[in-house]
Amino acid sequence: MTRLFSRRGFLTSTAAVGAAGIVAPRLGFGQLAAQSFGAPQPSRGLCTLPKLVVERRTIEVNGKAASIFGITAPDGSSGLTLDADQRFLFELVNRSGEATIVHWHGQTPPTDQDGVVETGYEGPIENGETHVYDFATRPGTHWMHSHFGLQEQTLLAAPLIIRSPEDLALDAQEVTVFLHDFSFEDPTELFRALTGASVMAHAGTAALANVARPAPASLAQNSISNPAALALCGGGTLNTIDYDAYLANDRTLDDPLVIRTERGGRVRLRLINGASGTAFWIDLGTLQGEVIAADGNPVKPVMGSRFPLAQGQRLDILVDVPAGSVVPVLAQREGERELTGIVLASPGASVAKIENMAKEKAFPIDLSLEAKLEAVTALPARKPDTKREISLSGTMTPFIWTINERSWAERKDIRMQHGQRVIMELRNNSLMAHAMHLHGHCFQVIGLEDQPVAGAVRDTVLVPALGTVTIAFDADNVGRWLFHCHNLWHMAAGMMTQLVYKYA
Ligand SMILES: [Cu+2]
Repeated sequence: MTRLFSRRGFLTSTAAVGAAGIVAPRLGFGQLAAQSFGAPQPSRGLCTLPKLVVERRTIEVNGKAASIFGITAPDGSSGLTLDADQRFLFELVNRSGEATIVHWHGQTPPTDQDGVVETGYEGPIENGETHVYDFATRPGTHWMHSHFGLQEQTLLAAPLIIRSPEDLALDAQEVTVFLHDFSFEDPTELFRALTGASVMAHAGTAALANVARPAPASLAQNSISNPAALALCGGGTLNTIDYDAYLANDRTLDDPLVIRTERGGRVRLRLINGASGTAFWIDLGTLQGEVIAADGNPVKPVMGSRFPLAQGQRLDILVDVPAGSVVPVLAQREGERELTGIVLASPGASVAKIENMAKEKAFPIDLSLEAKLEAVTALPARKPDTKREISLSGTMTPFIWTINERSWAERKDIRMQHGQRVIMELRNNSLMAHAMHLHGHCFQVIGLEDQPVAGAVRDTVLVPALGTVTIAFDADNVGRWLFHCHNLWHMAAGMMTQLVYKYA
C-alpha cells in the first residue's frame, strides 16, 4: 500500500518510450470507434503504449479477504498521476474477467472517448480486449471508474490526478485520499433488495433501469428486513444501503494509511469521494484547512475544519501539520457515526488507535461549503441562450428515480445548440439528495435555492432534498453527454439522461 499513489514509475516508463524513439500511433476517432466495436484486437503495434489494466485484486476488510476490482497504472500502482503537459494516451486493457468500460470523471475528452456505453460511441470492452484513449488532459483532482453495471461498487475505481504547473510549484506534500463504501454482498443482490429487479450480467449501468420494475409491496417489505437493510432517517431517506465498511485508500480505521509529513508539515490533500452510495463529512478535528479546489477547479481559499463531500465530488485542502503532532483526516458517513480516513503524522510522532465511530451522528451533508465557494476562473460573462428546468424525482418504494419524470429507458434527450450558454435549474422534488454529474463539461454553480451566487466551477453538485441548485455551462464539446445522479443506486434505477448537440 505504500506504493499506492507513486507516480515515478509512470514518468519513467513514458520517458523510456520517448527515448527509444517509438512513436505511438495517433488514431483518428473513426479508427478508435471501429476498433472499439470490433472483435478482440491483435496488438498492431499498440504494445508501445503505456497500459492501464483493469483487473481483480484482493484486499482485507474487517479481517476478511475481499475480492474487488482495480485499475493498475504502468508502474503497478493503483490510480494514475500525470503532469498537465502529458496527453492521456493509454491502452486500457481489460483483464477483469468480465466486460467493462471506464469513465474519466472530471476529464473533458471528445465525446467518443468518454468511457461510457450508453451514448452509443463505444461498446463494452470485453474481457481480454483493449481500447485506446488519446486526449488532452484537464488539470486537477479527478478519478476514473467503471460506468458499467454495478462494478463501481466493487471498487472498479481509482484516482486520476493531473498536476498543473502551479501544483508542481506549490511547496506541499501531495496526499490523495480515495474514499469508498464496501459491502461483502454482491452488488446485484444489493440492487435486487432495493428494487426487486433482476440484473442483466452484460449491461451498461443505465440498462439496469430497463429491468427495474416497481417492487411489489411484499418485496419492499422483504428488502427492509434484508441484511442490506435500508437506513431510514427522519422524514427523508439518507443512506440507501448499510455497508460493511467505509474505506480510505482501501483501508479502514482499524489499520489506516499513515503518511509521515515532510516539508515542514504542509500537505495538500486531494480528497475524492469514490463511494457509490455514501456522502461524507470530511473532518480535520481541531485543525483548520484551506479549500483550494473543488472537483479539480481552483476556488478562492475557504478555511474550515469540516467539509461536506457528495458522491463523485473532490476537494483539495491545504493543511499544516504542526511539528510533533498527529492529524487524522476523517470522513464521517452523513447521518451516521461511522468513520474512515487516513492519518498525517509528523516524523517520530506516535500514532494511537483511532476510533471508527464518531461520538455523535452527522447531519445530512448540505450546501454550507458550496455557498462559500467562488471560482478562481469563472465562466466568461455572457447572456444565457437557453434556460432549462430539470426536475429530480423518485421514491424508495418503489425504488425508481427519474429526471424530468422519466427514467433513462424512457428519457427525452435534452437538446441544445453548439456554442450556447446553457442554464439548468435543478429542482429536487424528492426526499433524498442527489449528486448530479455532467459528463464532458464543467459548469459553474450560479444559484443556491433562491440566492444567486458566483460559485465554484465543477462537474458534480449536490442538490439537497427538496432543494434547488442552478448551474451554467457553455455547450462547447459537441456530442451526446450523460447527465446523472452519482449515487450509483439512483443511477441504476433510472436517474440519468443525455444532453445532445451537434456542430452548428
Ligand atoms: Cu440521487
